[in-house]
Amino acid sequence: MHPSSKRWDNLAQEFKARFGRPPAYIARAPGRVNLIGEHIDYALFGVFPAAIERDILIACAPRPVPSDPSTHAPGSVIAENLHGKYKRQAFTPTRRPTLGPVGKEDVPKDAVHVEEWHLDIDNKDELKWESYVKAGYYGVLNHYFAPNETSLHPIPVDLLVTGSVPAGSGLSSSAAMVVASTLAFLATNGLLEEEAIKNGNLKAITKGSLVEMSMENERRVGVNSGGMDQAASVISTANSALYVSFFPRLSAERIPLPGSSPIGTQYPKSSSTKSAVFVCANSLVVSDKVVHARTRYNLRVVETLAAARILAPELDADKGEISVDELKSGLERMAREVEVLKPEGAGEGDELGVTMETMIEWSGMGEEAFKDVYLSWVDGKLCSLPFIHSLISFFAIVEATHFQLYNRAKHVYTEALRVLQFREVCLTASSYLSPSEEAETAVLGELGKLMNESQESCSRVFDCSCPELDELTRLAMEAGAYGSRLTGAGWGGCTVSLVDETQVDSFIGKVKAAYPPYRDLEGDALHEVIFATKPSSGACGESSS
Ligand code: NG1
Ligand code: MG
Repeated sequence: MHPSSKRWDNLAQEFKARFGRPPAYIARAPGRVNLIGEHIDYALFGVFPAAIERDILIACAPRPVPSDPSTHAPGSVIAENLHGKYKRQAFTPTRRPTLGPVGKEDVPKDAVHVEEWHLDIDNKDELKWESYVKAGYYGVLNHYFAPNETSLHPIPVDLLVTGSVPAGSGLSSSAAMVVASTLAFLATNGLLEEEAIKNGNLKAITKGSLVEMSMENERRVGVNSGGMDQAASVISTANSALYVSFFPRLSAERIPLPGSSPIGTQYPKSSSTKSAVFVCANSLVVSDKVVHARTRYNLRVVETLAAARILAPELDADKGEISVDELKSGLERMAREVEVLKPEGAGEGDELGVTMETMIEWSGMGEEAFKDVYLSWVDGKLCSLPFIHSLISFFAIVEATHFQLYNRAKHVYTEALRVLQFREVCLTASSYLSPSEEAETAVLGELGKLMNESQESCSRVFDCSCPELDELTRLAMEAGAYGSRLTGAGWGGCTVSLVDETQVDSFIGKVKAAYPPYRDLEGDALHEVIFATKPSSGACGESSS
């Protein structure tokens, strides 16, 4: 989406019509498709997403303060959405006491009370669009404005949102909203301007800190997510995917995809003739992050981290920097070591989960210490998250009868390995200067195979697929894809398939004819649910006055 596009101009005009002045700034943040590496970002293993062309745009401007500022609450917001179903919202941050330093997760029990800016983020019964706007604002308020200081106050803001990333579809509309909102509030408060940076009292924001801030902000909506979506939305560039790793710190490497000719990267321009694209297809099962998916997602986080704890003695766990080769051989070893998590004597078709008691015993920790480390973050956030849903999530996890440590760990280590193999295939292919058609087909075949193995593991081992996603990936293979898998958290949402660029139309035609929910869709309605995409550029913003 280019700043001079029609959608951009329409948004600016509509802002002017609604608020009586042009927007000062337009923030853009794209959704993302994850090509491979599912449910491993929160275990800090590398993932392989790319930003998509579909995005969220937020036009915004400071609202003039009334002549008597003492009658005026600082930082009030009027948020509107171009989409008719999302109603106009007005909200004002309040100051409230909280425990310990703002933003700290592990606050000691005797921590002092400090003030924090607070916004009521309420996602109880349905996804509320403004919750994501508030989540972005939350971080900006608490990072840049001392709640008890009178000299520097957040200014009132009007904003207008439009989005083309389908919600609840695994393409990360949520991260796109949070990143765009974070940028919008930084910009309207003058925190992105050179002048403000030079003043010294306000901090400049790097892409890395924007990712970290957006991650923290998105957790306020209730999912203990990793950082893949926010990194992809912020750091991506057109034509390449990203290898994002989180250990020992967040880093992103641009990796050219076969057939693309990235400009300005360290990799040589490939003279390949074959070009492949990724086709996103929405299963039309909404992955409901508000209740069920959130509990399932958070349960996976607990199982994955508890399994890692139990396996830790097998690892050189203190390692700081680790090369890709070391990581690869470590993962190969862990994929074997993981067998110790299999309940003794378990055979084909047996229950592979263990009870809470066994899980705690294996961890070598006392019950209280275990719950403190692995479960307290679920209820530890009760103060800042929608109360009811944190409780549901907590009790559902505490009352789960079996924890699938073996299956979840097996998925995590094998999936992390597949990501490294996928990266390696792409890098090797980009070094071919004049590849033959056979060599190119073989590369796409290898990538497709890894995607299929990932789908198999997500479906059978990690249990984050659903019948419709299994069906849609199977149909994609029948329609000629090199590989196909679910993308995002799963349990609904989109699949991503690797398809020869010249075959896209026939591929879409075949999937439409075979997947029942698509049969009656034509034109724009069909394009809304199944579309080809190439890696697009990451978040940006433009002053518009
Ligand atoms: P989606 O479902 O696209 O929101 C979620 C997490 C990611 C990652 C994937 C699974 C959030 C915000 N994002 O993505 O961090 O863990 O699931 O790979 O919850
Ligand atoms: Mg999301």
